Amino acid sequence: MSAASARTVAQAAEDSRTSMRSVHEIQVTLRKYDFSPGSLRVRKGERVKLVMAATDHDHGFRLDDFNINQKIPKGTTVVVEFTADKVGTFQFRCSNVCGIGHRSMKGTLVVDE
Ligand SMILES: [Cu+2]
Repeated sequence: MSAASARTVAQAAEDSRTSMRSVHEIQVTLRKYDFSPGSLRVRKGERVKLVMAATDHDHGFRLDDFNINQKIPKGTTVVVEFTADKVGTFQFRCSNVCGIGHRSMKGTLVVDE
C-alpha cells in the first residue's frame, strides 16, 4: 500500500468515528418532585446532551460522578452536555431546595458498555 492510500484509509476511519460519535439528546422535565424520565440510559463514550425544563419551581440537576451541578430556574430550559466516559449506575438529584419532597427528587443514569 502506498503512503497516499494509507492516509486515505486513515481519513475514512476517522470520518466514520466522527459520525458515530453523534450526540445522544434526552429531554428531561423537572417538577415537584421528580425527573421525567427518571432513568436515563446511554452508552459509554457517547456525548450526552440533556435538555432540561423546570416547569413549576426552580430546580437543579446534580450528578456528582460527572461533576455536574446545574441550576434550572422555573420556566426555563437548560442544556447540559457531558461525555459518558465511564460505565455504571449513577444517581442524580435535585440540587435546589424545592419543597417538602425535595430530598426524594432523584433519578439514575445508567451507562452501558
Ligand atoms: Cu427540585
